[in-house]
Amino acid sequence: MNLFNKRPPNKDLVEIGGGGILDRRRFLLSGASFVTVMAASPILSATEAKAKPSYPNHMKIPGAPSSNYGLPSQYETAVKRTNESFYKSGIFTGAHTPLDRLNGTITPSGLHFSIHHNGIPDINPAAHEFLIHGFVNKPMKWSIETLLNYPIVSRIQFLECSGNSAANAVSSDPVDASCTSIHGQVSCSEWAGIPLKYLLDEVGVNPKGKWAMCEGADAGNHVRNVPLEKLYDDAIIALYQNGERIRPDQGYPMRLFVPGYEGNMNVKWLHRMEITDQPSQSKDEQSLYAEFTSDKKLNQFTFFMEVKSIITKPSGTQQLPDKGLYEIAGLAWSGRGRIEKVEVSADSGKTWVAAHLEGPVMSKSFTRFTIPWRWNGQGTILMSRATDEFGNVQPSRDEWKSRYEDFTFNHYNAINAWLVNPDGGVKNVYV
Ligand SMILES: Nc1nc2c(c(=O)[nH]1)N[C@H]1C(S)=C(S)[C@@H](COP(=O)(O)O)O[C@H]1N2
Ligand SMILES: [Mo]
Repeated sequence: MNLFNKRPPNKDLVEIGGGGILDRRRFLLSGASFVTVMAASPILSATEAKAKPSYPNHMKIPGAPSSNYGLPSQYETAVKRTNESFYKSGIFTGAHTPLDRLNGTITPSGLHFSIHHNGIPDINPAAHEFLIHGFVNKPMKWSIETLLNYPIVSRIQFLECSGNSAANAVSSDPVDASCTSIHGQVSCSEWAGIPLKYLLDEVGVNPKGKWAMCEGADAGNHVRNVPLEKLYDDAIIALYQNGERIRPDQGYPMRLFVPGYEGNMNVKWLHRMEITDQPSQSKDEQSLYAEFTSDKKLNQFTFFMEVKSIITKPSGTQQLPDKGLYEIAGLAWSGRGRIEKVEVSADSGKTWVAAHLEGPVMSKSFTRFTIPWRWNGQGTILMSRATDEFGNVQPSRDEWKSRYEDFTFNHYNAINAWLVNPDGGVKNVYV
């Protein structure tokens, strides 16, 4: 896979961090060098520049009218999700976002990753009802039609499966796989829906109520317990994703969206919330979503997806065509809040330089980072290390592993590393 163009060297670029990492400010300020640097095509000779342009057929005959619902170009079919099956199961399946084929921070809805424990149910919104009961003064049921009349808020936020990047947590040898395959269980959308506090205020939560047991209407019996504090804080009943009604994969006709919390708490196809005084010990709480720590304890109710970053370009299985100038780019996010900084190393971790963050930097959202790098053609390792606004920093893999039993894989957020071989091949590696 060759996604890179060879670019001419430029004398205005100043090496600042070793390993060929270059000064971002010079890169941006020098207009002339910017153009030269970015131009992937050859500069034309005077005669070539004067030659008559040719007019292809699509400039001579009318094009097609628009369809009712647009699709990507027929030339972009390589940009697709990869289907995965978990635990060798035909029913516990999902699809990964092709992070290494996208740009910007919004994941197109059709490419949002998806995990479902027993397939995607086909739910007619006209028949769907949402119930809140338990420790409340006034149990209530809503139809989708009534919910659509409530005031709606929207926010751009990421969603990550707690098992994202699990291969790097449990495999003793780094798997030779792509960024999509290893890290593609994370996406970012604009989610719009009803703040849960409106509905909770309507039913009137009894002072004994501390938790909500949230159940999906799929055949997976998916149940997670969410603390009421979170529901009163920033949780929503998501009805829209990127402007349109959420997709069946994402929980149509409605899902719980709890910003920054592990993916599985964002119950899809939500149909019932029971307010309780303590969390129920559902199968999901006890088995899938509890982590064994190195001191032989079981951590339950570990909600936050911690600060993390991944270089998406260059990344695993890609091929650098030749030494020369590249832009290193990637994504960073934190379930606690905003990204404060992302540092990049292009010399196997010896030196680190702050990358440029593309704004706006939003809380619990994807932040894209970039930094220019001149590859000298020798083998090296590229790494990124994110820090969030509360000073949380990504741990090394060894540090992360020391906290858990060897087979634990949830909440893996260690610093990721890509090996660049002298032949330009990029591979997953541990440092
Ligand atoms: N009802 C229900 N909700 C569910 C699941 C499920 O199988 N059933 N999967 C969970 C898991 S494990 C994750 S990571 C997220 C994934 O959300 P997405 O498919 O919209 O990306 O949904 C969660 N919500
Ligand atoms: Mo998940």
